[in-house]
Formats: sequence, C-alpha cells, structure tokens
Amino acid sequence: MMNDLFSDAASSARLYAGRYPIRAHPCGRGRIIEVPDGELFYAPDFFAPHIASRAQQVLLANDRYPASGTDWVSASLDDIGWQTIAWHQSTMMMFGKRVSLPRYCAWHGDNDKPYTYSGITLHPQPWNKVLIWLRDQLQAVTDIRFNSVLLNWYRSGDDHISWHADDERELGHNPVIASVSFGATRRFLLRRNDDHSQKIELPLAHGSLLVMRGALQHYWQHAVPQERKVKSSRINLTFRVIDPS
Ligand SMILES: O=C(O)CCC(=O)C(=O)O
Repeated sequence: MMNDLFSDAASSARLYAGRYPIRAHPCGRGRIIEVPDGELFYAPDFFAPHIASRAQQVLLANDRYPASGTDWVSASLDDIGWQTIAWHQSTMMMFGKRVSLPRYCAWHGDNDKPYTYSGITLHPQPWNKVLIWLRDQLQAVTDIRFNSVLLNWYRSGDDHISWHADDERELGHNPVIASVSFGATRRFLLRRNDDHSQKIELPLAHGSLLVMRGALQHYWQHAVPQERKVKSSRINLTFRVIDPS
C-alpha cells in the first residue's frame, strides 16, 4: 500500500487520486513517487530539526523583531532592516486593479537578469552564505547545480500561492525544481491540468525537501492553499536552473 510506505517517515502523505508507484531514493532519505508525466522526490525530514530552525532564524533575521515567536501578521514590516534576505511583497495587476501578493518573496541567483513569472518581475540578489550552503546540500542529492532560488515567506496560514506551474521559458523544457520548507507545515497540492479530480497532497513539513522532475510542470499544476488555522510562518525556497539567454 502506498500510504504504508510513508508511515515510517512520520509523514501523513495522502495521495487522493490514483495509486502511483513509490520507491526509495538511492540516498536513503526519502521516496520517489512516479506520477503520470512526472516524478516527485519527497524527503519529509531532509534537514534535521535544529538545522531547519537555525536556517529559518537566519533567513528571517532583521533589526526589529525576533526571528522566531513574532506574530508577523500584525508586525510592521515597512522599512524593516532585513539582514539576510530582502523580503518584499510584490504587487500584480488583477482585473485592472493592483493587488499585493498574499506572501513575501525574494529572488537570489547567479546573474543580474530580472526574472518574470505570473506577471511579477523579481530582481536577483547575490547568493549569500546560508543559500549557498542549502544549494550545495541539494546538489549532493539531485546532481544539479542550481543557479537561482525563489524564496516565498508565508507569514501565517492566510498567506498562500494559487494554482500555477513553473513552466516559464527560462526554466527550460523539463525543469527540475527543488523545494525546501522551514517552519509551519503547509498542504502542498498538485492537480492534473486535464483532470482536476486527479490530485496529490503532500504535507510540506519543517526541514522537508520536495523535488519535482520530468514533464510534471507541463501536465500538473501546484498550489499551497490558505489554511486559516495555521498561525505561524513558513519559508519555502524553490531552487531552479535558469537559462538567462
Ligand atoms: O511554497 C511552496 O511550497 C510552493 C512555492 C511555489 O509553488 C513556487 O514558488 O512556485
């Protein structure tokens, strides 16, 4: 049974539709789920809890509030001095109106070319010590040298990201996306483009790694929905290879 394969990983991975083959990843730290037209590698505890907590603290370091235990929803984030990541809330046009994204973002990478996705343009910041360390950990299991990372910060369960695919031209044909999570566990949903009833749900826990591969971005969309009961914050980093040409 598929769900049994996850039980030893203290994870309640729920696969809502279909029964997809699951096998151990050669690194011994997670499972590969073979979904139609793609592949997922899910390691619920890729980073040890104390490392994940330290990373979360460093990524939220600032000159105004403690990085942990702060109620970020009522915090005043204007003009805050971020020490590691220059978090900002982008805006986008929706039905002729400018609206703020329901999360904070940052973009770091090798080159200085702006990156546009879902109508938002992000300007890259250089790599820093913690991002380089995380990138190198991922290279060891994926064999990929990621050249950029998109960071999303969900201040509470109200913050979210809607259905989309990471299928921008700059990501190449079948992009490998390595997604690291620190903080509150959030639901990560996938649905097939041609049949929305085919869904997969994974709880992306503190210190987890999810790698999406193959044709997945062409056939599936993903989302992190609102979860009003979640009061604490979560940081997600999606490492990518961008072809800037
Ligand atoms: O927060 C997440 O786990 C998903 C982020 C995401 O979908 C994206 O950056 O494209």
